[in-house]
Amino acid sequence: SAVPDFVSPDQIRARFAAGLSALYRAEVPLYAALRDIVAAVEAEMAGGSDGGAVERHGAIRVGTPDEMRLVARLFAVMGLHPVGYYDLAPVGVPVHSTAFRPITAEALAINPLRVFTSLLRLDLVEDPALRAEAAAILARRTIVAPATLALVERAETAGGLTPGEAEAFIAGALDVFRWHGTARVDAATYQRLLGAHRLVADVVAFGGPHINHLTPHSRDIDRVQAEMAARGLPAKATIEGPPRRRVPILLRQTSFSAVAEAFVPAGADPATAPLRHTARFGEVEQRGAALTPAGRARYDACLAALREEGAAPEAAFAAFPDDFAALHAAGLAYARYVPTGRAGPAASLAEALARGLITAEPITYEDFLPVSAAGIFRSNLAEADQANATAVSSQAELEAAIGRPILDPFALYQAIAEASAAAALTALGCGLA
Ligand code: OOG
Ligand code: NI
Repeated sequence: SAVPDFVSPDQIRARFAAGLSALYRAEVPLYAALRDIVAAVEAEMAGGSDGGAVERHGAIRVGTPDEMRLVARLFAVMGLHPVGYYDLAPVGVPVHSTAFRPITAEALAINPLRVFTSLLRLDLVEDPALRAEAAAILARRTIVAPATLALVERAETAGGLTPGEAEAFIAGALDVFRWHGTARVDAATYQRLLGAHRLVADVVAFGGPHINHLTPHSRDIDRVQAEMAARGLPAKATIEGPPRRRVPILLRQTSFSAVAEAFVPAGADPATAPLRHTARFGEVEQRGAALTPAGRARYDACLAALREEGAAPEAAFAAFPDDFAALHAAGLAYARYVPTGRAGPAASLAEALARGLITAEPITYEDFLPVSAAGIFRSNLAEADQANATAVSSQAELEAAIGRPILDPFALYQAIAEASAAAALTALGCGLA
């Protein structure tokens, strides 16, 4: 019997990502301006590719565990898997999150889009009446249309989608993340939800989990930041993450402040002026080397020095080697091991590295940073967020909602490092030590 001609999940994601970018540029014209800046900076750089500004990530927020499960199933069809657990409650944002992302180098190369996905924690809303009201409102909405859900089920049971099915699925998936210009709640309810937390209004008041930002990658985020200011975009005051370094590490991010978008509250007299909701923005990221748990601990310590002691960024990070060989030798960064082409005897990886038979190259960090994420949330949501350090974080709860385990980012980098070491040693004829 003929094997069905399925479209690969990576191809589905690539087409979904292109559609999402076009949709968001149309919905938030300032994002289109940011994307143009990123593309211009990229084109001006030495060795500039004409790849333009490809989105590396976006973000959505869902309201219930059932919605989390639904988007997880939708993302699985496009080759996105939950990686990393981010608890934002201790930093004042009532959500916990994961990133649905491609997990292999091949998949990332075909299309790098990942979606930072946050589940609202209504348990952190203090007023019990408002909490119950919000839960009831969420219980009455359907974020994935029945025809789209049928295609998700088809992909799950058949093992893939035909070209025609894939096209319909992509259109249906894009509909899930559109902006709804009409709220599902009246103006008074909107104001009450806003009073609890801007994020509560953002998640509960509308018809679905509208995409709240998209994020192209830049090889020079400082230039993009300067260019945003020069062109009058309302840029965030500071870049999140580590300072500029010779060897980039982890992730640096900046954004422009959320725009105020008109919407009509439920039951509103169309003659009255619309309300405005301020939640959606544009972001830029620059990625560097993935750090080991030891490297990450050192990063967190540098960040704490920066925040608590008010040190200048470069001073706070002075204790962090800014040389990849040193980072690797100190066990702070993961490495991909690549044969140099030189032959010679070596009994171990360390010896092959010392003799220059194998080189260690950075592995790009593909995940997120909770402190940075909180900074991004905060600059686009509200001024005064109440920290909730006592809230119990629960990866198990988020996994139960998703319906599968969340993958550990460190384990993924470790596996890449180990596989490359084995391949490099085999290529040298060393075998595994
Ligand atoms: C997600 C914020 C986190 C990032 O880049 O760290 C994030 C959100 O605002 O929903 O996207
Ligand atoms: Ni982001």
